[in-house]
Amino acid sequence: MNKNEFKSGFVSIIGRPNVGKSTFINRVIGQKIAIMSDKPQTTRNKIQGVYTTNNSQTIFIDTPGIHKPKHKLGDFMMKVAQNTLKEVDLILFMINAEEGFGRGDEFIIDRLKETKTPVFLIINKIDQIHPDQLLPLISQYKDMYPFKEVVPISALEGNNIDTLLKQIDMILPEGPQYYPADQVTDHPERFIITELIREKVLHLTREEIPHSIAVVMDTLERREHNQSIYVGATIIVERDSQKGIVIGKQGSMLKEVGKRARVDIEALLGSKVFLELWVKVQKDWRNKASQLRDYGFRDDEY
Ligand SMILES: Nc1nc2c(ncn2[C@@H]2O[C@H](COP(=O)(O)OP(=O)(O)OP(=O)(O)O)[C@@H](O)[C@H]2O)c(=O)[nH]1
Ligand SMILES: [Mg+2]
Repeated sequence: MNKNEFKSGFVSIIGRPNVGKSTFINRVIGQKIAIMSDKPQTTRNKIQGVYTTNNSQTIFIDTPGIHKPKHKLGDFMMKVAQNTLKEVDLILFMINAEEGFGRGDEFIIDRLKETKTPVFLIINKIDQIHPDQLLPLISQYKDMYPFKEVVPISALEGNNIDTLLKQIDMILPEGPQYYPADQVTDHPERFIITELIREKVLHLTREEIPHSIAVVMDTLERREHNQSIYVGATIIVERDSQKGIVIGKQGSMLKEVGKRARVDIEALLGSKVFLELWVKVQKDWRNKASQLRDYGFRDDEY
């Protein structure tokens, strides 16, 4: 192959909830394009992160963690994750070194056996284990599937990410540069803004709240008179009691969500931001197809 040929390809990251898929993608891209939290099922949509070097471009696809769906939104999330296995050049199957093998992994490995795409096993969170624990883990997984490579990393601390990127580069076929070199994601800013707001609610609330919310953008406009961007958004919850929690005592929770989200949105947009948030109840929205569409979970997205 000509040394100067440009290489490019699509790499899908799949794994159980909470293993660190979004943390990995943000680390590689060097910017927060996918929200992260310690709650399982944080990611709901397919999110593409574009990583461009002088001679290659990799489009990483972050997917929702594989779990047993309990509602229509969960079904949507699983379809998104499974469909990204098709038509990619490489699959990164990520596990959490600390947790080890689980039923979800078995399900994923069965899906992997149905594709011909090469698969790397990515063992994440190695900062949490003793090095002696690594070899038994590797041999256990290798017995289940012929992984093309096994790469232990820490997405949080950045260990071994360079090695992994080099190994990915070797797999990429010759191909065009799909996106401009300075573009880091295919998602519009509007989507990332609503995700950043959702992330702050995930961080600040517990129990059923994190999974019960959606965020929709009402207004996004530049205000020339004070050189700022105005963002108006609504947080959707499923019940009145949840509305109370998200608003908090005298609005304290909503205020904190807004304060934290504004910092991230300002970093994203590189501008002063004025953020206004509302909370609205939509009973059982996660089970209603029409509402899922309204909130951006569209069938044609997977
Ligand atoms: N110690 C440690 N924690 C990590 C590492 N990578 C991710 N985490 C943490 O693991 C949690 C889950 O990370 P996410 O990136 O949101 O996980 P995910 O796989 O995208 O989760 P879902 O979107 O729910 O499927 C967060 O609290 C991260 O900070 C790592 O290498 N080491
Ligand atoms: Mg995620």
